[in-house]
Amino acid sequence: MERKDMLDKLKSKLTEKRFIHSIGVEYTAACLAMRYGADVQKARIAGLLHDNAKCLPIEDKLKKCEKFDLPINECERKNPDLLHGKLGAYYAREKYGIKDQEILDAITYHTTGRPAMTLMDKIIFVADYIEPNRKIIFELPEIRMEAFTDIDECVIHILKNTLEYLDGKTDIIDEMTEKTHKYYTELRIQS
Ligand code: DGI
Ligand code: FE
Ligand code: FE
Repeated sequence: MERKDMLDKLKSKLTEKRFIHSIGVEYTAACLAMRYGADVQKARIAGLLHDNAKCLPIEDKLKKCEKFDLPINECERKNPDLLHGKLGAYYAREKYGIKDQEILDAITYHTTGRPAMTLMDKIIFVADYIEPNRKIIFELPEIRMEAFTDIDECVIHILKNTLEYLDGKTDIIDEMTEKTHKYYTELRIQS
């Protein structure tokens, strides 16, 4: 599918705010790919499509995942919004014709990360957090600089802040977010 057709389709699925965020992630991911020597075009597609399932009503996220036999954990069942990555990757393949596994994985894991992320996973995870339209979050200027100096440190920083934020809200924390944080924190101690 050409970018123009992807844009038309995506626009029909998202609110205007979410659509603008998606374009921001597309170009931020492209910049990070340039910095770290990843495939710029793949990063753009993953960034553009990462939230394609975000605007479905919560109940529909759950229903669609069940319908397409996508695995749902306990935390996702309690907080089906977390499923938009998984479901987004499914739609990217089925509705946008994306066959590239690197792109599909980056979409799947963009909210929680995962242990041993690929460079593309990290790029989308970070771009989602730092893109220019994001409202100012705690330590965002530092995190934006880190993104271009040390992407692993940046991933840890984002995970730490997300876990602290969720803790404050006493929200349910997905085990993948915790696993990812543990993995990267231990990796830092070792090196
Ligand atoms: O979809 P976006 O808003 O662009 O960004 P995102 O996919 O990273 O989703 C952000 C939301 O996800 C934010 O409110 C924090 C939440 N989140 C991230 N990790 C976890 C989580 N929520 C829960 N309950 N558990 C997690 O582990
Ligand atoms: Fe998202
Ligand atoms: Fe996003």
